Amino acid sequence: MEYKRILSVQDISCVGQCSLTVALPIISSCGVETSILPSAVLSTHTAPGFGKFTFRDLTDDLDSIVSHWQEKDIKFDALYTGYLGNDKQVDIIIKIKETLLNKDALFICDPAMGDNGKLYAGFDTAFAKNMARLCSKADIILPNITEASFMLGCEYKEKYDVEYIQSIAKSLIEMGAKNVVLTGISFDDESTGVFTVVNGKENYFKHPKINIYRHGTGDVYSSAFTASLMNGKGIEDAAKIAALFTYKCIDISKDDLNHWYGVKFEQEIGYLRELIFGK
Ligand code: PXL
Repeated sequence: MEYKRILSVQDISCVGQCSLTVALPIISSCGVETSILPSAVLSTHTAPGFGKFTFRDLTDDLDSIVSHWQEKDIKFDALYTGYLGNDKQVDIIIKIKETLLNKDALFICDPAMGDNGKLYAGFDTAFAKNMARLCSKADIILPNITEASFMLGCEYKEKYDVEYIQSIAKSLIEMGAKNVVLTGISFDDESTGVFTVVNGKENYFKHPKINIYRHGTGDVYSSAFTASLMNGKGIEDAAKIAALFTYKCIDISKDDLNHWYGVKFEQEIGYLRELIFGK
């Protein structure tokens, strides 16, 4: 297999198992060189539970880091973005996409900004519109329904039917995203899954639902998806592998109430490698 290098742009939440502290170990351990560009440094993630977190916005550093890479002609085989510090970072990422990617490199955009019908602390609807602008330039986007509905400015529904999901996916494609992976799509209480639109073709992969909420699972999902894709899997296969891996990570963490802030993905990296490379 050819050696690949990707760039992931997300925050560093020093404690909390999300964003870069999830992406870096998951993608690297699947054999892909993972360069990082931290959008911000936080003491913890922003979910209630950790209380008052520190937040250092790194926007001012991003331009000079990118200029250095441009000067040295450093290029990447994919760009994978997640949680961003603010609106201005969207334009920096567009510049990265236009100047630092090899030919045929993919731009994978997880518009990590909300869940359960709400935006995360610090984000507003203007930010969601900027994130929509970024997603419109992506080869693959991985929103949940909350993120999709904020980007589209459409109604968020907790209970829905397949027509609602199809219309959201269609609007995301009309917005400009080439392929869509909608995560956390649940048509009944017992199951959940991912709804994909790949080159115009719809597919739904369903698996049992574990009825607990854990932070960072979207990042675990998108990182496993990116790792699978970079190892030659197609989008539908990568979406399925990432779902199986994320399910397992939640399953092994669900009974440990001291681990309320995330999932113990480290212990299942062997399983992810098996899903990608076989036994
Ligand atoms: O998992 C998404 C995420 C990433 N980064 C930070 C967060 C969150 C979710 O709340 O707070 C800082």
